[in-house]
Amino acid sequence: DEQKADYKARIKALLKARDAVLVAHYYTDPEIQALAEETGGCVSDSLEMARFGKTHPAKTLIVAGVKFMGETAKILSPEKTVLMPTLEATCSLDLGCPADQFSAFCDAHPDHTVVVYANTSAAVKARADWVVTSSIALEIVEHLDSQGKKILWAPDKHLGGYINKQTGADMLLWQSACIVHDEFKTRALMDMKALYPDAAVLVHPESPASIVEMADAVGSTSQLIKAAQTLPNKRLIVATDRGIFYKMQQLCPDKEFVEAPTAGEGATCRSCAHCPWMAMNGLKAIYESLTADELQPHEIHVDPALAEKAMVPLNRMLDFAE
Ligand code: CIZ
Ligand code: SF4
Repeated sequence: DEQKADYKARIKALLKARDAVLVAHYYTDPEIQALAEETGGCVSDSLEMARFGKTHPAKTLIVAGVKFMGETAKILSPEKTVLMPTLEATCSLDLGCPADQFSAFCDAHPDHTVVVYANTSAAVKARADWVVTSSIALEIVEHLDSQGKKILWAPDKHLGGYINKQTGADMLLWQSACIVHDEFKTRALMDMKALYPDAAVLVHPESPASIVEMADAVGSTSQLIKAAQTLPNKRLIVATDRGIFYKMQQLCPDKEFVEAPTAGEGATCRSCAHCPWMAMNGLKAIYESLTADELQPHEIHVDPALAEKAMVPLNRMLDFAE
């Protein structure tokens, strides 16, 4: 409507005036992803967001996603100003892995190589040997396993369990979960498959093992988008955040995408197939981040000593991914 068009026009002007670029995650709302595309920014998974932010010449990055993505951008580009639509957008995996408890876990297992998911705080990353995103986790663990390393994995238990099963590596798992993916329900998915026997099932491995077992394709957001394009099925049942439908529908206009079921009938679910923190990245919030002042802070700061430590395992991942 009119107000949205007004915000978009203002944001576009401010992006230019401030030499800023908008980087949006696949889980943000469709209009945010569209705006990032229209303004020469990027829409992607957290690995590509990190790479784009690091290499793009803009002075300022607006990161539409959750806090760890803004922190990662700042760690990799300390000279850039990193703004977020809201500093309140966190992640249940980040919250579920406090740095002090994690550090004690590492201290108790000094013979293990520490591999942490990107969905963690800068302090947790600073303690890690490797940072991984879901699109590269499997390859990196395979690499470490082939060197005979024992692995301490944090924080997502489902992704860790999936990788453990695939690689047979010696892994100790931290026990946190994503509140969005953890909600997908096996029985209801069986019913949905019976209803749509022609459909393929796409699953992000942050989902429970029983859901992963029903998948035709398992992978990170970018890998699932690829699977949507290559699988012959016209109908796809998708177990990840529905924000991803924007890109899937754009690339496969003649296919139908169905949300995998979350809670049973009548049940309530606070995060049904859409991350409540990703949802905080609205047009108004983006506009406000570009007009922020001391009273309404939007800038990401990471303690420089911590950032210097966290940069090492992050760059190790980016170098490995090359
Ligand atoms: O669930 C997330 O936050 C994901 C999949 C992030 C990413 O893009 O790796
Ligand atoms: Fe975290 Fe899950 Fe939200 Fe991703 S979708 S940011 S893993 S809570």
